[in-house]
Amino acid sequence: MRIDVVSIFPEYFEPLRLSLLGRAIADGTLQLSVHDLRDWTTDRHRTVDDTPLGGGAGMVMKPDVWGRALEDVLGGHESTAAGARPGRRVLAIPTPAGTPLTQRLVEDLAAADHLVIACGRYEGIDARVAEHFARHIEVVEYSIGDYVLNGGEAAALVLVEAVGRLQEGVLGNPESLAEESHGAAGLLEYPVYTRPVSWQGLTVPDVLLSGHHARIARWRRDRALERTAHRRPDMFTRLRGDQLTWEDREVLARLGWARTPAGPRRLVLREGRAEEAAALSRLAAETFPMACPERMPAEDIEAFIRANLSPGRFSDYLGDGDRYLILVADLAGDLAGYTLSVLPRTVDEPPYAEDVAAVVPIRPVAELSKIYVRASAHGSGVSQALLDATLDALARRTVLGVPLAGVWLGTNARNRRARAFYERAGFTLVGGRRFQVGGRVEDDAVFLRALVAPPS
Ligand code: JA5
Repeated sequence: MRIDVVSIFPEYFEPLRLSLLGRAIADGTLQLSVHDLRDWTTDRHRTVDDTPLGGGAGMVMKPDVWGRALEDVLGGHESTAAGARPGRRVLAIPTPAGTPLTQRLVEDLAAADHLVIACGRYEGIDARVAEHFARHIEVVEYSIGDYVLNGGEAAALVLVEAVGRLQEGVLGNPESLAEESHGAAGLLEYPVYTRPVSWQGLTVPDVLLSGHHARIARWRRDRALERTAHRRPDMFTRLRGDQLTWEDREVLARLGWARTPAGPRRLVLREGRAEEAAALSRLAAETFPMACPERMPAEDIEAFIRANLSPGRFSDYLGDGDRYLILVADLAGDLAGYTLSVLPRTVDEPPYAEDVAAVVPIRPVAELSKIYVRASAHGSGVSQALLDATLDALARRTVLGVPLAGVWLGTNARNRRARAFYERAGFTLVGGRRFQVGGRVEDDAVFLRALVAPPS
């Protein structure tokens, strides 16, 4: 690839002759020429600027000088090998008003045969220069970020380095291209470490010394997701669904990002509010039937909803914070799921059902009575994040000063998906119980999980 740079400060580009790029220039892999714009002036003072028409501060670069310079530089060298197709020529002009320079644009420009970079100074180059050359060749006005520079030179250095390192034979190890930030993964890079293992009281994460490749890969992926969520939330909106595994989705949901069929949405896990009784009742009525056995009569389901999941009942739950804990998954302002936990009023209050008390020996113990997530949010990591947040909140709760020792729940014995979900969250099957919905008696599996209060 051939690159020509035109500037009133050609010395600015000397650092490009260092390191990997310097070697590529020296051995001809990259043909770099830097030109002084003033070589195309015709007056005694070598003038390149004039006052802005229409008024205003500063000076504007003259189109005639730039026209002659670019005409020469673009046409002066054959950008075509003898007998070959005409090369692809691109005129790149750095300007804070340009399109953002991304790795995608860099990759595109790196495929050109001849790149000419025109560096402005003062208030910029007369707009007709870009307009005129766009009649003949590709013109890209680009920006390297939302900040102000005194001229285009620094942005030209950036472009030469970004494009140059993609030329074949410039990089020592082309494999490192695939893994880096802004590569195909669409995520920022994970943090990296080397020896010494302990430095300034900081130690390298154990997992990196474990030799366990799958765990190392998972750890790195989690850190990349975490960094991207915190530093570049905008990048998530551009991530495609097929770039995320189920594990990724769970990690992201915990970081406050849920992947929905409609795209990524902010996820907030918080306590339900008094004014949300009606919305919670609607959500409950929508989600409860999904958790019921298939053969259960619709009348029984409706009766249960009327008795236990009405707006009035939710008002009761929300108004009695000593007895009930309602956590909601707030997905960009919409309720996507909730948990209802029942807390004991005294330290030794047993679970209300005798068959449960028999297999749940620890006290004080809470019941995770409901965890429902709207079907459209299934697979987005919301359920996992909601359960995590609930277990976290319960672990912080005390009953008359005594931390909760555990939480139990009953789930339909034949719902294998639910059982696997609870087992993954640290619950253990401890027994069974009978559960009445309307006129029917259902078999429930009883699960128990210990809670550990976090250090205060
Ligand atoms: C200033 C005459 O993207 C940051 C940039 C700032 C800046 C650029 S690119 N070009 C110029 C310039 O000033 O040409």
